[in-house]
Amino acid sequence: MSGLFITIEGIEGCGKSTQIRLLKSHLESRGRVVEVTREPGGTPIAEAIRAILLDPANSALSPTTELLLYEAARAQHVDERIRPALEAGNVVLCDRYADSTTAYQGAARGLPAASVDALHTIATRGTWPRLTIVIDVPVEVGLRRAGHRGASDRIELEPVEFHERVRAEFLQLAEREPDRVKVVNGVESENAVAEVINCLVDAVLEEPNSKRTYVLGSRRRRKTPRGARNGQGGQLRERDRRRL
Ligand code: Z5A
Repeated sequence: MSGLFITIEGIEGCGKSTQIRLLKSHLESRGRVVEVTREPGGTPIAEAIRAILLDPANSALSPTTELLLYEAARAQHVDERIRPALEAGNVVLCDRYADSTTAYQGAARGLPAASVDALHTIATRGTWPRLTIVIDVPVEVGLRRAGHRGASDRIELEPVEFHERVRAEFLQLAEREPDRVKVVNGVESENAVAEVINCLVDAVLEEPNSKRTYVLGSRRRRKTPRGARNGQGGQLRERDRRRL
């Protein structure tokens, strides 16, 4: 594949959509064809799954069902939209991708990392971003920004501790995979954040094509079992094994 796959991650309200808009203009000014998409969603079928996932009325959705639905939406998105765009040589800018599942369903919900990784393998078919930008903001900042939009979706209604676990996992991802995952301070002004992101993206654009598309097999595995840092490792894994 000759395109460039970039994902933007972070807790809700961190400024992903804003930065994707700015990055799209930056890339277009450099003559690139840019396809902007999002997860869950990006195709009619995946958007239908999104509606189920985010509907606050679906409070009975089990963690395992939630995980499978995010991955099902991703599988459709990868096959129908992401891979064809990359094969056409375009830049794909995706608002959230598999790292969100690792952070939300894995770290925050406590589902086992090995199961989440196995589903990533199936859903992505090895289609992995060359660059992932994590826009980092404190949880209270993200929730305050998102709160200005009005009604909350099902995930936004989770308690603050849930969003803290998501944020911590994104930061850990950057430690585990420093070549792919870069953290940007999202508390700065929109333009200041955009400037840092443009530099990161420009550096990748200057690389040879062969470096650009990651496959899952090349990702570094986590060093410590998830949950261990919270002092809950054993309990979580035992409970989650039963869940799955
Ligand atoms: N989810 C999951 O659990 N598992 C998965 O695998 C995937 C997703 C893929 C999708 O929700 C939910 O699904 C998400 C995770 C979960 N839920 N949560 N939490 P979504 O797509 O509807 O929403 P979101 O991804 O969380 O993003 P968002 O809330 O729309 O926010 P954002 O795109 O990061 O932020 P924004 O819209 O660009 O900015 C928010 C506001 O802040 C806006 O008024 C901006 O003008 C302002 N803003 C932006 N940047 C700045 C700066 N730098 N300074 C000041 N103000 C700013």
